[in-house]
Amino acid sequence: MRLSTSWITPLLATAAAAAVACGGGKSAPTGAASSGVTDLMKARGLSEADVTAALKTYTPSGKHDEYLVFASGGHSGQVIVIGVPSMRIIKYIGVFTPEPWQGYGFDDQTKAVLAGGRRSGQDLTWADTHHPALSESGGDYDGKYLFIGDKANARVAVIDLADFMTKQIVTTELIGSDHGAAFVTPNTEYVIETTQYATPLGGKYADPKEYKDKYRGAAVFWKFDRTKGRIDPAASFAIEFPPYVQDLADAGKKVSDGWAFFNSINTELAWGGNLEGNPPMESGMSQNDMDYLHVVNWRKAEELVAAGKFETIAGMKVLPLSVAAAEGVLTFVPEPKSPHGVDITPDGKDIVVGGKLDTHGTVYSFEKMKALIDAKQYEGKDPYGVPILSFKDSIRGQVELGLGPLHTQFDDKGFAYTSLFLETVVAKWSLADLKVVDKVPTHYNIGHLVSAEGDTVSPDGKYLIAMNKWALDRFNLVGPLLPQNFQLVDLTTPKMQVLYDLPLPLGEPHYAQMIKADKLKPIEIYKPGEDPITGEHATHAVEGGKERVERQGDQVHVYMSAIRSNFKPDIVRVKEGDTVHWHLTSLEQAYDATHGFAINSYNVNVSVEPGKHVDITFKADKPGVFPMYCTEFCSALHLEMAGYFLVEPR
Ligand code: CUK
Ligand code: CUA
Repeated sequence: MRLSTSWITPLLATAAAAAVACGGGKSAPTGAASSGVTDLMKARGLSEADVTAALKTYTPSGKHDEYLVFASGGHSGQVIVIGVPSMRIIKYIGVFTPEPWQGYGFDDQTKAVLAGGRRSGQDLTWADTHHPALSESGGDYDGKYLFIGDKANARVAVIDLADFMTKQIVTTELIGSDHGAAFVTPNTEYVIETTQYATPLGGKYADPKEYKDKYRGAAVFWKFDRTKGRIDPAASFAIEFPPYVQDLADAGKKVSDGWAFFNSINTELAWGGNLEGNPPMESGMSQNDMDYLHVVNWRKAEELVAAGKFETIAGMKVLPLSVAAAEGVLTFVPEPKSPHGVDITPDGKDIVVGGKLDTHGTVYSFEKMKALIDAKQYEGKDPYGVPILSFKDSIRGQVELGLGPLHTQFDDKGFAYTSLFLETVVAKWSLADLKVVDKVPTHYNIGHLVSAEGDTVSPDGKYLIAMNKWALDRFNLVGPLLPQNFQLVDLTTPKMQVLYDLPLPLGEPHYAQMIKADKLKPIEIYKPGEDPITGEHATHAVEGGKERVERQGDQVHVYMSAIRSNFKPDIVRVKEGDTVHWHLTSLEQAYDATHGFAINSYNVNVSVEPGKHVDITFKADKPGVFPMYCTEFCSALHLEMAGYFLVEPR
């Protein structure tokens, strides 16, 4: 391999000049530095492209990233926060499942958050998180909230980006699974959650032989109350859909604000039964050449619901399919074979749909569809009475992309980027003339992709992450279950270039969103005695000097403080059978001075960041001596930050 370092000399010269300018004094001659680089490149077998990629991503200690990515944590039910361009994992956020380090799901406050996601009274200890959605103002990420959907259990969570904590989980028994979740309208008026697998609405029973008549999909519009920072289920509503197996969703923006778009993959109304004389589901659902893009006027739906045109099912206001079809809320447009992704262009004018079994991306024109809808110019109706628009009169065109197009993101220069699962590439194409201009291979089998602010009215371009399902030969061998591979791609060069591979061993991440880091303004500490879920001063907050243990019959209230390096009280005596109400406040106000608190054998484990207050309730049903201690290495005397919980036998 021939190594030339002439290309790197200008870079090093710039660095040397900068060092001098910074008062660095003497700098090594450029030649010496570059020969050192040559030696390193030789020793590590690195090419010029490798070193360029390293220079574009390497982020020195103490330097921050330009973007933050919020990625789904898949089955873990968490969210992963990643810095770009360094690709450093910065945080996991516990969402649908307990997360021990954060004490999430261990104190009364966060147990109550998780309980919001129970279905039929059942605790759920996993999730299938797919799509995170940042809150938007005017169609742009505002850095305030994050939402994410759980496909398996039809749940949506609200995360406050002030402290990166999950504050609420909502679910409705109206539906049994989701996929088009979470997607937000341009001012976060609503968080959209759409069914994937059709079921009888409200959790009723019906044999799948009655699929056509008894099974239904629905789009739930969860009302987000920004002043409270919570979803308001009472102000939310749903629209009933035919059982076409709705897939992804996206909300219109700018010219298409007030509208939303949903894919579907089963106009065949297949329901499986491959041991009952039916075709298997996957071929049953792939017979027709066209499925239906659902075009929804959600503002109209909102008006109709406000006017009382709804039925209540499982506590949710539902606009019936017949009303949605008759009142122009729901209109169909054919879309080619087994569509998956639906993405609105930054100007809100076009809707891009990728058909998994089609080689095209189809670009629908909102203006054309709106004109047809306004003129009531339909090609016919489906069996449920929903009007259908002409395919050819609704599209602006199709772009020949390649094999297995899925999802599309955008940049600031008029280009779109579509993931091609089967071809395992990202295709870059021009929105103006619908022509592919570049492709970059990914490793391997890309699902979603995310570009910087790529879903907003003003995308940044710059970086893209290919979220690959397979990793094969990319990393050291770790047995049959491999990590997934997030590949950072440079969008600033004429040819797209892969810069970095990040193995993600917390699968399966589906989607992510990338936000400019300076839009986020998280707090550093909690106010003294703050309950992080309510944001208020906790009822049982403990002040320094007022620590105590109070007994009321067999109810024992422990008011405990934590500060470097002790818990007060450090001896707590109760009697077997008592119910213990532990109130723990961190008296710290120093950034990053976090304590943990654990009691052996009682599954007590919480995290108290500075100022935070938590409550823990449990029955002291095991007599004995139980060490309790701080689980964060908080200070030189961390090991001494301990005590005894004594349960005297009855
Ligand atoms: S996704 Cu959920 S199946 Cu393409 Cu948005 Cu992975
Ligand atoms: Cu507090 Cu260790």
